Amino acid sequence: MARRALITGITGQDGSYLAEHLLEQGYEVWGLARGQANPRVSRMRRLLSDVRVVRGDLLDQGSLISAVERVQPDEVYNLGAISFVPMSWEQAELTAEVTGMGVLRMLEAIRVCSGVSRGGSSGPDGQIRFYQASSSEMFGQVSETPQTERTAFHPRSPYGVAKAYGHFLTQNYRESYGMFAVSGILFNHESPRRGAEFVTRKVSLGVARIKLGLATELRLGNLEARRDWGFAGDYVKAMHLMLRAAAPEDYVIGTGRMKSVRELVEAAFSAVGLDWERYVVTDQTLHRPAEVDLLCADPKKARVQLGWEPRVSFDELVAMMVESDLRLLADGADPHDDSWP
Ligand code: NAP
Ligand code: F7E
Repeated sequence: MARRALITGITGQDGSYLAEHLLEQGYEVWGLARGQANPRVSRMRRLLSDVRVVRGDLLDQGSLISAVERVQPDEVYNLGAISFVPMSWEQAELTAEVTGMGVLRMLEAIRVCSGVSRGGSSGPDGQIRFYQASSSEMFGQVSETPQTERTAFHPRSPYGVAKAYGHFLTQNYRESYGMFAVSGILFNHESPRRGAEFVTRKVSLGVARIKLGLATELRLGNLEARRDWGFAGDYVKAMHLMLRAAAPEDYVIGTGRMKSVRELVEAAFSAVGLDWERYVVTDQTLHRPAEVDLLCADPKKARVQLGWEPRVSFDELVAMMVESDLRLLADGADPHDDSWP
């Protein structure tokens, strides 16, 4: 019988790539979707017609219990979150509820539905395996570079704090109940399906608009911040490998290479033969109350234990996103919700 996966955050970037990957692996894939008329569900269905939808919300414990009871999953991937860092200052309490407490509600739904009691559960094969989408934002003001599974956390936003809560809670349910519960500490990963508010997509869309004569400038915040950017399609494979591993462990997932926002901008403009300095305007209002200056992964544990390696390079990623946005805008599509390449 096919393995069954339940994915929260199915309408997001990672949900779509993970669903594609699991369908290719022969899984029956269910996505948890919220709201009664969520337009992002229609977008997801257009791309992924084989995904089954179950209604539920990370804010609603009962709905998660019902979803787990209905789907009877072998694996649960908790990707649902408020994931845009600046929004976490504007709506800190909501971020704590969805991104932090949502993890507790999902773990409780699994615990209750599988009858797991303190001191250990019935055995590895009867268990629902749980993946938590932890983030490099937990490292925040970094104490060492590169960051490993053992690097201390110093989150710099309500988002990072909420993720740290979810991370420790996942560890705690593993230790308290013997659950197969793991966290992937993923560094920034991007794609043509990335939300338009994140810097890589903002840049690829901005470059495409300028190239097509639809805009004359691109306003950005801190150009000096450095990130370890990889391709989302590579990273979802690591999530799956973590849940199929022999033992439940946490892993850092990234490329091990760091680039600044300035380098990102240079690469994206030069991909269409333009000089970025003629178009980019820096805007103080786009700076954050507390910045994460740099993040760089040491993904050695994932390479050695899971055999995972990223395939797409930074330059290939930037070119892929710019080309995709040029096509999207040339077709007259609305990059916010019309279609997903
Ligand atoms: P994303 O595109 O922003 O997707 C977020 C998803 O969460 C959407 O499907 C959204 O559904 C869902 N969601 C929001 N509020 C919810 C609620 N109350 N109940 C249920 N679902 C809710 O994020 P992503 O880039 O795919 O990232 C996936 C996960 O990995 C997130 O947890 C993110 O924090 C984490 N992460 C991402 C990165 C990265 O670089 N991409 C790195 C590390 C960790 P709606 O469509 O209904 O809003
Ligand atoms: O910012 C700088 C900004 O919003 C990256 C999420 O997926 O990855 C993501 O979080 C950097 C920051 O991603 C603009 O100050 C400059 O230093 O693309 P971002 P993020 O905050 O790193 C982590 C791992 C997650 O877990 C999150 O969910 O770029 N930056 N100018 C800008 N950023 C934005 N958004 N817009 C600008 O105009």
